[in-house]
Amino acid sequence: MTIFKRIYLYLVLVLLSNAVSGQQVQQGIGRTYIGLNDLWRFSKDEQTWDKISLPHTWNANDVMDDASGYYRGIGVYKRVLTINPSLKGKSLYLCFNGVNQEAEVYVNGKLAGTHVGGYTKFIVPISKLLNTTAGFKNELTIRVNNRYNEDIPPLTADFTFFGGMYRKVALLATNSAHFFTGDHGSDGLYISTPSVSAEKASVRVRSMLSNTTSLSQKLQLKTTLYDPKGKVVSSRLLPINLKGAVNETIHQDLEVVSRPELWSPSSPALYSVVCSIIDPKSKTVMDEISSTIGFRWFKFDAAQGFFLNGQPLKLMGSSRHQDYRGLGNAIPEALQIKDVELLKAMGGNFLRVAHYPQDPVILETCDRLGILASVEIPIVNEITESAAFTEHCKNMQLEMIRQNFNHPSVIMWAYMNEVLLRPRFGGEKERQELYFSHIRELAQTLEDLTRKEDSSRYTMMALHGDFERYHRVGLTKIPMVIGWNLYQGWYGGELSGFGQFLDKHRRELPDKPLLITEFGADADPRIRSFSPIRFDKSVEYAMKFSQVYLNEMLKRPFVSGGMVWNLADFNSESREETMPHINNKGLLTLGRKPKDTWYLYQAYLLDQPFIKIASRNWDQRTGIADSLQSFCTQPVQITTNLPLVELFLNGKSLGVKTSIDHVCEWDVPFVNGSNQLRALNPQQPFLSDQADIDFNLLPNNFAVGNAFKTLHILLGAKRYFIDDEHQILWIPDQLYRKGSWGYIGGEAFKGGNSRITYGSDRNILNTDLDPIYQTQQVGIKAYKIDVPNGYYELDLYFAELLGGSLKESLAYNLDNQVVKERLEQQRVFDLNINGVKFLENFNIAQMYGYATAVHQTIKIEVRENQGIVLDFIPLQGKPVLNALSVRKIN
Ligand code: GCB
Repeated sequence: MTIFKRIYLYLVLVLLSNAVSGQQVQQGIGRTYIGLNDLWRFSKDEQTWDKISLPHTWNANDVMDDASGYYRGIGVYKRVLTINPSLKGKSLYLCFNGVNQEAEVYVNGKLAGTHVGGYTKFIVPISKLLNTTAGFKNELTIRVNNRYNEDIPPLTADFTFFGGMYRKVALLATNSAHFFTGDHGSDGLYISTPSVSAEKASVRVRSMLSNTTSLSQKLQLKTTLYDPKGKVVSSRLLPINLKGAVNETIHQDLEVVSRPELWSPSSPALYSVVCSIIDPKSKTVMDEISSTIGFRWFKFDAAQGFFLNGQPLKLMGSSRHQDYRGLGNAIPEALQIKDVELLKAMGGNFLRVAHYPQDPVILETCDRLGILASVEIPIVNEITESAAFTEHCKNMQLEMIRQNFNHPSVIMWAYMNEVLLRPRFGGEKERQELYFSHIRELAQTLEDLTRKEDSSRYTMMALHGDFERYHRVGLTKIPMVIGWNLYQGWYGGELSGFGQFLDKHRRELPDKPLLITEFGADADPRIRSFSPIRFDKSVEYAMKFSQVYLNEMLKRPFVSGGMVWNLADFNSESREETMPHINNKGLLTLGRKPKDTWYLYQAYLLDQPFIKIASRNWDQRTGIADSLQSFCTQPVQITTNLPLVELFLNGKSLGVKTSIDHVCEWDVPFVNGSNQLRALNPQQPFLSDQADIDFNLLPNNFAVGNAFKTLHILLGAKRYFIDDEHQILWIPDQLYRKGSWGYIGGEAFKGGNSRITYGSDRNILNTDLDPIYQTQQVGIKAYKIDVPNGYYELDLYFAELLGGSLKESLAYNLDNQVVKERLEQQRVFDLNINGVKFLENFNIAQMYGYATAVHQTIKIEVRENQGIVLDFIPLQGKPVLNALSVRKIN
C-alpha cells in the first residue's frame, strides 16, 4: 500500500508571484499525452480481426435487431506500440477514459492492470513491461468484458450496457518526478474553495506528487492561480524533497482572492490553477497539470429551494444518456459537447448526468457554459448483497468524486437510482426485510464516504414515486437532497397526482430539499393524435404532460428544480413499443432532432422573446376534407414566452391568440398541397417563425371530393403515423360512413396491460414500421371503401397481437405489473373481397407466428359503383385487421 507523507502548509508561505517571476523556468509542460485511438484491431473470438478506431463499441447494431438481447461477453483489442526514443526513461501510463465494463490490460502478454466499471477513467502504469528499444513493436492487448456480473453495477436498467473501449485512450509520458497517477484515475490535483463571497474567495490546493526512482529529488512545486483573462492572481513556490520512491500529498492555501468574478449560469467565469514541478537546477518543468475552477456558493433549502451566490435559482434542465443514433455509446467528443450546448440553448441551467459518469468533456462543457450538474454512479433498480458489489460501488463513488472534484458545475454527488423499484425476495417477507437493510447499509456507507471525501457538495439519491416504501426502508433520511423520478399520468395515476405528490413531500419531509430528477412521457415524432392519451406515444400527449409538470414545479418555491427525462432519446435494448429498443422520452430524437416538446421547454425557460411553430416537424400531414369543403381543419401549436401570437396561413391572418401555458393553438384550415404558416407577436412583428406544411387532402365523399390517389388507414387507432422512411401518411380509422370508408363491427384491440388504451406495445417482428401493426380492429365484420369505379391495389396488414408470450414486465415499467398476453383460442377466419374469397382458413399465429408483420396485396377492379367491400367470416375466434392501404391504379 502506498504511504503518503503529508505536508501541511496552510498559510506558511506567502510567496507572491513576483517572488517566482525572477526565475528562468524553461517553458514546457513536462508531460506528453499521445492519443492511441487508431490502428486497433478488434475481435470477439480472437480468430477474425477487424481494423477499428476508437471510440468503439461492439453493440452499435445488434441492439437494434429483432432478436432479443445483445452480445454481452468478451471483446479483445490489440495494437502495436512503438516508443519514440525521446520517451526512453520516462514513466509511461495508459490512460483510459471509459471501457465497459471489465478490462484487463496486457503489455507484451503480461498483465499490467485491471479495471472494473464502465463509466470512469483509469490509468495503468506500463513502463516496466514496455520495451523502449527503438522500433520495437510492443503489443497492447485489452480484454474487455460486458457480461452480466452480479458484483458490478448496473445490474438491470432501462438503458443498454454497450460493450467496448468506447472513450479515448492515451499514452501518458512523464518524468520520474510527476503528479501522482495512482489515485482513482484522477490527475492528482484537488482544488477547493473553502469560503466564497462577493468580497473574497479562498483557494485550497491539494496536489499529489510521486517519484518513481529510488533517487532523492530536491524540487520545487509552483502553484499559480490565473483569473478568467489569464492574468496571474497569485503564485506560490514551495521547495519539495522527494526522498526516494515516495508519493507525497501537499496542501496549500493560496492567497485570498478579493472581489472574485463569480461563476453562474449567466456568467460562468473560470479561473485556473496551474501546478508545476520544477527542477531548480536545470530550471525545467518536470511535470505540469492544470485545472479550471469557479467561485460560487450555493445551498438547498427545504422550504425555499436552491440558491446560487445568495440568489434563488430554480434548477431546470434535463437528464442525459450518452448514446447516439447508429453509434451506441461510442460517440465523438464533438457530439457530446453539442449536447450540453443544446441544453443551454434550450434555456436549461442544470444537467443530471445520468445514470453514470460520462465523458470528461461533458462536465468541462458544463463548467464553460454555466450549467450546474449532478453526477451519479450506476446503482440502478437493485443491488447484490455481496462484499464485492459494495466494494465496487465504493470504488466507483471514489473514482467519480476524485476525477471530477474540481468542476465548479458539480453541486451534487449521487449514488442510487430507484433502488427499491424491483425489490428482490418478493414472496419472502423476512428475507426481503434483510435485503432492505443491506440496501440501507450500502446507502449509508456511500453517503458517509461521499461526505468525508467532499464536504463542499450535497449528496443525492433518486427515488421512484413509491414514497411510503422508501420512507419505511429509511432511505429518505440518508441523502441530503432527494431526487424524485415521477411519472404520474404516464406509467400510472393521473397528471394531477404530480402536484399532490410534491405537496406530500413538503408535508411529510419538511426538512428535506427535493428535486424532480425525472419526469417525462414517450414521444414518437412519427405519432400524432388529436385525442392524445397516455401511452399512445403521441407528441401531443407529451406536450400536455410537460405543461402540467412544468407548471406544478415552477409554482412551488420549495421544489429546487426539475430535470426532464430525457434530453434525447436513448437506446434501451429490451424496450418494445412503437420504436423498439428506444426510450423516446427525449426532447430530441436519438439523432438530436428537436421534437415539439423541445420548443415548449424553450418557451418556458428562455429569457429572450421566443416564438416557434412547435408543430413544424409535422410538415407532412393528411386528413379528410371538412364536409363539402376544400380544406381540412387541424390544430397547430405555437410555443412562446410572449402573451400574444398572431398566425397567418398563406398570408392571411387567422387572428391573434393569448398563450395559455406557453402555447397558442389554432384550428388551421389546411388546403391540399403547400400551406405556409407564419407566427408573430403583434407587438414585436420582427420576431416571427415560419413553417411549410404539405397537406394531402382526402375526400370527404368519394362521389364529390377531390381526386384520390392513396389512402392508408390504421384500424383500431386514434393516432396518425408518419412513415417518414417511405413518405407514407397513415390516418386513424373511422366507423363506416356512406360515400367514405370505415369499419363495420368489432372493437379496437386493447393491449395486455392497464396503461395502454388501444393497441399493443409489443415489438412487431419483421418490420421497422411497428405502429402499422400494433393497432387492430377485433371482431371486425366488414370494411367498406366507397371508391369510384376503376382499378385499385389493396394492401392488408395483419399481426397476431395476442399470445406467444407471457412475460414479466420489463424493469422500467414503474407500475410493476405482469403482462399477460395469451391467445385463449385459435383465431381462424375467411376474408372475401367484393364477394370473392381472398383468404381462406386464415390463421395468422399458426402461419406466421405471433407479433409478426404480415402483408397481403391484391389488385381489384371496382365496377358498377360497388366500391370495395371486405367481408370477414369467423371460423374460430374473432377476425382481425390491423391496417389497410388503397391505391388507385387508373
Ligand atoms: C425511470 C428510470 C429511467 C427510465 C425511466 C423511463 O424512472 O430511472 O432509467 O429510463 O424511468 O423512461 O421509464
